[in-house]
Amino acid sequence: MPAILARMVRPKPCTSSEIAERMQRLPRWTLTEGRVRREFRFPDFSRAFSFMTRVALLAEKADHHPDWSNGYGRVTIELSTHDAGGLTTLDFDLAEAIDRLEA
Ligand code: H2B
Repeated sequence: MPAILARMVRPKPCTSSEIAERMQRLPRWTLTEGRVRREFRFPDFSRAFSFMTRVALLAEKADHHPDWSNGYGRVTIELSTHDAGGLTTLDFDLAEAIDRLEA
């Protein structure tokens, strides 16, 4: 979705059954404190940062941005929708798009 439309369409928080259903498609992500989280490992900093730049482009396109941290060969991503105060389809769609970067 173009960023201008993404800014206009603001989904409501998912229900717990919607969250359970979407989590089934994200076996490498964990649900903690109202966020979805995954840690990625890389052989070196250059590859970790390269991955981050690709995630950043996805995030800008969706107008939906990760909370994340990075070490030498590690990127930890946490997703939630600040505007909605919870998890929305935006978080699950971005998590699935990030997983597809690895495919
Ligand atoms: N990212 C995340 N993770 N949650 C949000 O609520 C959010 C965002 N809101 N990116 C967007 C930007 C909003 O602040 C802008 C104005 O569209």
